[in-house]
Amino acid sequence: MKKHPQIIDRIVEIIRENQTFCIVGHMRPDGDCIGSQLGLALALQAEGKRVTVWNQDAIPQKYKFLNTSDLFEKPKRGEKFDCVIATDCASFERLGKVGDCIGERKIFINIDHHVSNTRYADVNWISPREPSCGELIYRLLKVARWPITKPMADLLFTAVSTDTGSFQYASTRPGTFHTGAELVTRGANLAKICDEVYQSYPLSRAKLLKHVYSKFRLSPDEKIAWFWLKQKDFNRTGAESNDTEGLIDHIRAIEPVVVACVFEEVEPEVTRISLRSKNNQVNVNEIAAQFGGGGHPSAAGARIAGTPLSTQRKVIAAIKKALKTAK
Ligand SMILES: [Mn+2]
Repeated sequence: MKKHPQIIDRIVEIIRENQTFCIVGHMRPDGDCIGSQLGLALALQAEGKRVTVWNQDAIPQKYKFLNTSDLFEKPKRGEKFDCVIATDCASFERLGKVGDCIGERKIFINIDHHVSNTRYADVNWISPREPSCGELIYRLLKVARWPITKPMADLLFTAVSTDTGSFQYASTRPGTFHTGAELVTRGANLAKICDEVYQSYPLSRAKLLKHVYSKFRLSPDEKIAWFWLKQKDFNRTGAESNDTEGLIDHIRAIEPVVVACVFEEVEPEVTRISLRSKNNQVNVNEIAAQFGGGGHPSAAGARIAGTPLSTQRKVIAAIKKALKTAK
């Protein structure tokens, strides 16, 4: 096998030495987060460990088929663990309420692929070259020589597939296809996963998409596209905040658009922004960082306090500035 970073050996050693684990992920968990958490959890269980999986927010409907072993529990304050492992979570704050419940632990491990990761744990394995956290978990299992069963293959394949936009984003590397191929070899059900994740949207989301297409805005040079999702849009369509994943891709996919942005009203004066860039000289992680957020160079986000109009002005101005300095 190829040489691997020592940090993986260290993490395998810590896992071997400990017995009780809690695997935590970020707020509003996505396919990569859930796939990484549950994939690792099943591997640890198979090694005879006691494992619970905690998130602040529930699993989105389209990923519920992955939760076959029902390992998710509600976070409990003061529960003791030998080891807490965070997957796919760029900062301690992104754990949300779970962060308040994991103080009673001997050691804290952070496995992630966000370039903005703040290295908040005792042991931090951060690999921004990797397009998904799922691929890191896959490498960990390989190094440890823990068997990858069919349910684990389903979980890790979902993680890799969702964070690469089905192996389309520029972050996708040859190794990503090798990982995908091996996971399918080990029984990942490609047809089932793709049907559940990409072909099973609720009608409410289609209604939200109608709103997106009729209301999106373009900058005069057509390089920036954005839309707003207000509480009234959710009420009107019956959609939930969970249903918004991927909506941004519809405006990102317009030909002259370089940067796409979604403004989502969380509270009257709190806006969540999501940013996507199609030009590697426009780093949206840096734009998000100006507003206290982060992510990846081509996909990032932040939560911003202030009136909707001032938030929109500031964000669009920051995007314009970044576009100006890019080629
Ligand atoms: Mn991820």
